[in-house]
Amino acid sequence: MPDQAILVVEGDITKQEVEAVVNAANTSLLGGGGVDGAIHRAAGPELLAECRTLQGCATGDAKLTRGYRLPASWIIHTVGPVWHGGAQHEDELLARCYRRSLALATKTGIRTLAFPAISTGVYGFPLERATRIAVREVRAFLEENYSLERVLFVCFDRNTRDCYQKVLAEC
Ligand code: AR6
Repeated sequence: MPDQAILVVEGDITKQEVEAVVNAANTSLLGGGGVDGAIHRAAGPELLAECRTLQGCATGDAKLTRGYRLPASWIIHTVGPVWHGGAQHEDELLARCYRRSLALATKTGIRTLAFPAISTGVYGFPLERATRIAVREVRAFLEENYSLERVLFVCFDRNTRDCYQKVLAEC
């Protein structure tokens, strides 16, 4: 069996000692609030300069930049769906964010990766529903891809951490 781990951490994703962090961005990739703002502040202005060259990112897709002043060498920018009640492909689009980010990570040779709770802040996706999708997609991907050694779910508050721990313990 490969040695792989899924861990739940309460804290700030910009401080994580991993090879790549995932950013919950918007389609412009030019920064914003929440985790996106924190990542841009911590990485420094070179990040925005590289993002300007990428011509945005579609919802459900992911793009790679360097990590600049972050401990992480890489940032995977993904764009989660805005929650509109659940009938506008929100579940599938969120699942795609995780799959595309994981695929980009393995293609780049990244072995340790940290995700925030994509779409559950400003974009309003219900937390438990989003958590189930995140856990399901990461587990399924790790079963097929042995190069990823460690995936962190970085939770910014206790409520989010409790939700991830509950969902991971259930299934
Ligand atoms: N580390 C880890 N998690 C964080 C951090 C941090 N430093 N800061 C916030 N979170 P959000 P979204 C959590 O709103 O819902 C931006 O303006 C936060 O508590 O950052 O995907 C973008 O530019 C929540 O649990 O992302 C987009 O316009 C989670 O990260 C839009 O927000 C996601 O919340 C994207 O909205």
